[in-house]
Amino acid sequence: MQFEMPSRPLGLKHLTRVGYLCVAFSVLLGATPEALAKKHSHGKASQLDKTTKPKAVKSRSGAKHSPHKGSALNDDIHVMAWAQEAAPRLQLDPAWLHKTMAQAQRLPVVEKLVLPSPSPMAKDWAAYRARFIEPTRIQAGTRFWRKHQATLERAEQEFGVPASIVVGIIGVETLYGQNTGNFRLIDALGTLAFHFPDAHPRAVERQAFFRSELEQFLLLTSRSGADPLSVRGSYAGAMGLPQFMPSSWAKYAVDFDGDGRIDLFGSPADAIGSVANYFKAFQWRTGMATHYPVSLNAQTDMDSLMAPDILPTFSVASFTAKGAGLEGAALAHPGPLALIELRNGPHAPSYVAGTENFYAITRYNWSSYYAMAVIELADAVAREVQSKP
Ligand SMILES: [Ca+2]
Repeated sequence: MQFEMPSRPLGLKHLTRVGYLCVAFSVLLGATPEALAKKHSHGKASQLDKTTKPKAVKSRSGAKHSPHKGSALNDDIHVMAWAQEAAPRLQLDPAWLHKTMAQAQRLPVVEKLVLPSPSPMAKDWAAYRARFIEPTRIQAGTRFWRKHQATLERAEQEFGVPASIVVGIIGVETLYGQNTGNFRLIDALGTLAFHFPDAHPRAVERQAFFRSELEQFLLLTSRSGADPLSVRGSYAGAMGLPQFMPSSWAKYAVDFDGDGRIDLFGSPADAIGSVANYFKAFQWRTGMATHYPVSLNAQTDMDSLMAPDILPTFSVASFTAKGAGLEGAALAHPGPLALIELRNGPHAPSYVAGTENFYAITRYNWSSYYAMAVIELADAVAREVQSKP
């Protein structure tokens, strides 16, 4: 799937991940992130968000039907009213929009998947880690790195983001393109844009978010000439190797193989460049560590250190004055730090001192567990690549 690069600024406000920072800061979306991730999942549709995701259905080439059961989205009067209003506002061809929405399906399975689990599991970093830092993913990452080494180096040069972090993201998101999602985007986004479940604690806000993402998706496909009924992704509308939401695709995706198109499904180079560009946009600091070891004791002022959560707030001096012990390079760290807590089910939590680069990774998916998995997969693959040149 390829989308032309937008030749003009998109005509509606981008509700991007960062746009959701303020409002989504302490509320979760979905079942498994609720259980496993910290308090910052922003509802991006990464494949890791569910342990019980629907079984992938092999799609026949060009098949436009959804593998998931649903009913016509257009049955809802709100959808028709929206289409009438949206076509002129988005400068979309009304006939094209009508024809597209007439074939969209409301999928009950998607409505279920965005609801918090009724019986959330205890947060468990060790269990979360084991899903991503394992031989299959490390080997796939090593192959991906070697195959795309020149592109990864070029991205590092151009955007200042390490190859390892890009490799870690694409590995955690989709196992290097092996799990990019099998929901028709038009169904997933259409369902969440008009039938976001009321039972969700932030239903109104989330529905507005997905309405905007649906509009971005329609803009992307109409401008590129891509068939909106053929694009597939996660249950919450994320696409391609890096699982970009439509608004992120519009804002941060780049054509990094120089063929004049942005293709996050079929071009690993475009995916690599786009992930690196995303982090550049979210203030990745070139050369800065993501985190440091930290030692705590009975005198550590935990209330004060945990209050800002994952937002880097404390200077090295105030961090250590509050009883969070640092050593070596960490003592010379130039920026603010956060005390990151990773719970381990019934066992004692793990802690690290997170830097602004740790925080940057959580802008991709609002979870410290996610960020730590990306960092550890990145490190594991980097070690493998370096050990066997
Ligand atoms: Ca391209």
